Amino acid sequence: MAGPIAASQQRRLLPLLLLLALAIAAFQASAVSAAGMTRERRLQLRDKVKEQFNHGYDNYMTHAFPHDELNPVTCTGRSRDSNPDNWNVNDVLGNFSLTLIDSLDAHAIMGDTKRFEDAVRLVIRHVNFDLDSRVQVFEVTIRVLGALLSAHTLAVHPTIGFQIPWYADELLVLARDLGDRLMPAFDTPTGIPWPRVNLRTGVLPYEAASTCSAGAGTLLLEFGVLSRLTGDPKYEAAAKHALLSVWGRRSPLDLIGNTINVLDGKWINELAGIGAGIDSFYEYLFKSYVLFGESEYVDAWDVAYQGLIKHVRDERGLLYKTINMNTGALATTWMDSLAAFFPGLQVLAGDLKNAAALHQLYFAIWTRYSALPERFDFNTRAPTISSYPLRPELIESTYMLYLATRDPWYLEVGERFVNDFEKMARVRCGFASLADVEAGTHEDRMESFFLSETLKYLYLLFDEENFVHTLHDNHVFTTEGHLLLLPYSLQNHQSASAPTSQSDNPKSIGTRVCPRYTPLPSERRSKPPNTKSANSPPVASETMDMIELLVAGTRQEAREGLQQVRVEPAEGSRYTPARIVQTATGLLLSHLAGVTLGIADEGPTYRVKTVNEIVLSATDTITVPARGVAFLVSADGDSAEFEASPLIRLVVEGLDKELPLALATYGPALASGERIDARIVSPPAAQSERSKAGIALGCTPHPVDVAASLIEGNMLLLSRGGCSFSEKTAWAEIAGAIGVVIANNQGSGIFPMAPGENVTVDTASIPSAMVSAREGAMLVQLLRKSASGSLKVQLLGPDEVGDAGGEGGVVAAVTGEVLDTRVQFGGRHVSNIRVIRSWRRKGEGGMAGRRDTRGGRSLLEPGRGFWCMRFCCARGPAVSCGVVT
Ligand code: DMJ
Repeated sequence: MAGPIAASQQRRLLPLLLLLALAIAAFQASAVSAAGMTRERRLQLRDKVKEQFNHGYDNYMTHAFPHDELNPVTCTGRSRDSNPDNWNVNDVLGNFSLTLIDSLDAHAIMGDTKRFEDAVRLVIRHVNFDLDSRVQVFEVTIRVLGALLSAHTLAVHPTIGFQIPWYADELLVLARDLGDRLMPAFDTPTGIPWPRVNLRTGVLPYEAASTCSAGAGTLLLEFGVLSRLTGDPKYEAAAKHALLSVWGRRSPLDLIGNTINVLDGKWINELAGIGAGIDSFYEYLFKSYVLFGESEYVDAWDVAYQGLIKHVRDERGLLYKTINMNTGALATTWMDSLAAFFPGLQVLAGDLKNAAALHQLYFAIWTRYSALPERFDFNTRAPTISSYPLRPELIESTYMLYLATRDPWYLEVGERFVNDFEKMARVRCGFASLADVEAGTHEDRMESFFLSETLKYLYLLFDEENFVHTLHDNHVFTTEGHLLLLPYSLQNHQSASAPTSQSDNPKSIGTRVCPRYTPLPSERRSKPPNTKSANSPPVASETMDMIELLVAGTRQEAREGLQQVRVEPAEGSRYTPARIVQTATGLLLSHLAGVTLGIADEGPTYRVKTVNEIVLSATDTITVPARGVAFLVSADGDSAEFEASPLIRLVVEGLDKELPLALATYGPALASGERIDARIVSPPAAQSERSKAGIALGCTPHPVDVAASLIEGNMLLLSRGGCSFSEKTAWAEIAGAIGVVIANNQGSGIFPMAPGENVTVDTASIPSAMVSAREGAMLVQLLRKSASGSLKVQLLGPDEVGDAGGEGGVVAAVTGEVLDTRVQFGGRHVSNIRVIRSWRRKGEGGMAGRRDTRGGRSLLEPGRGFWCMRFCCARGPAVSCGVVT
């Protein structure tokens, strides 16, 4: 397949060759294994990984095939289900024997010719994509299309050793068929693809128009190879346009956001970073250059990487933050486990120092849990999402770092992974995802990427002699770990951006040298280089100290000398523990009930220095809405109680009585005497998405046209059921609603709704309140009769704000948005608690003024509010919040 490369052609491949040469030289330089691990031990570990792979794969074949996945605890198969909102499963499982396909090239990489050939045969016999399955374009591309193309190139390759004599391009035919079924997704005005298609019928009429950047930008390697193998340029053209269309919408900080509208190209979620929803966009920007050799990708990468280092990497040079793409304001305090792939990409791009530091940070978290929690909060130094679905990212980075440095430390790290998988995840019929890394509990699921990616990289780490390490063809691993080969003959020689000679363009591929990457701040401080032993990580000791601080923290120190005050909710109170959000100015708390404040005596005033586990900086303030400070701190300062807020009311045109509503425990409060004039509407919904009373559940994104014509600026009547209350509110908010009334679907009562289980921060900026089932049904009847399809309503705040009075507590006088309120403790002012009337945009009155629906996002008080959006690519419950500026 690969011909000899001419000298002029070699020049164009120089950067890649340089990188590969580095790695290959490192491997070939020594016939003996690296110091720190004997060759024998390394090979034992390699074989152990293969045994682990076979344990997973054989159990899949025995208990699950032809289903998509294996349930390793119950030894059964898993397929998609009929719930269209079960994205976590149905985005990925298309009824096409996913695990069989996704594992194809892993057999070859593990040197198993027979298994490879058997699996190829089985795919050819069983797989057919004419399926009534609505799947995510991104997932199917990376897991299925990528695997088919990879296996095809291996099956036809004349020298690598996996050529199948009887094979007649059947996998390529299947890949092309799949590509054709995905192509309708690109039919948008922006070229940014719809996130989901039905494999049989194409894009569904009510498909959500929002896609994450990773979903849109992680298609080019597979679609490009499909084009080059079939000779039909349309696949590559579509995927390239999608990638560049997203990149073209970058912010002035050269950052891309998280979620974008495929129809108008406007950002829906402006969170920038390297984690869920964005991760592999950057990966494909760089790897498209590596595979196809076209300089426009690497030119874009250079700009993108500068943007990340300048704005996303923090001043310590360790954390890669989540920030607003336009302002750079810190948006969240967590790091996603998905972002652990980034050091691997940094290695490929030549930035080893930054790669080693970030890898070490992730590994420090791994060592705490023997796994990597899906989301770790570096402020609380604890997981905020505790599951671990056996993801590959950290293992992939470990492999890349070893490839580049050959530092035996990374083999030690790999050994830890092998042992931890054995200890934490191995079950009778495979390897089970961890439901909770702290509790060590299992989820009955083995995702296909555990075999196709996680164990593949782990195997490669220990298999220095693997054919991959001496490949002559241009190659990359896709984001799903599939090996894609592209011989020079299939590269695009006519690339518009390709230089004609090295001297034509100083930035041309031929003369391009790896940029000098911004060093870690610790290096700048001329710290003597770390003297490492065979068993210590290759990062400066100062960086290690910072990692220690970030992951383990100095909680104890921060607490010393502080008076710990637990603010208890009053008995029978409807308040769950407070939701806490990091904002640019400190913390925003939904209320003070349920938190523990660490209070320091600073002479004339007191100052809060810790909130639960969160350590505040000297300038941080705590912002609490008025409802949330209706509490009494006793004068002796060691106890506090919280009062339940009264009910709010709804006045409806045509009804002669006010309906009592229970305000949710999340979202903004209504101040006493506050009145919101609005119209309430009931959105249309398919039967499966309605309650018995005919009210929409509101658990999925509202179609753009419905949002524009009916929802925007109005209140929404929804029914309880189908998903969490906060999810309904999030979708309503994104569609432009200014409030949500949720009808109970059982009994006669109402209660204050709590957010979904996994929501650890309060993300709602519009109020939600519950109405009884009977009164909800009454409302929907009235709405049906109304000619306009809407009803005039008034939402009335509670009669009185709870007033602490007395010696301690709250003394409030309204002056515009911020209440001139002093929270007192032990008779003295607490200097850094600020009370606001409610969360709203500055300078706008009334609840309607709390929203600016342009772009589908809510704008709250600048610098202090937040908004949210569910990530489309982060499987699992993921809500992202950002600071509004
Ligand atoms: C895989 O499907 C791919 O690695 C993707 O890029 C991200 N998520 C999973 C593994 O975590």
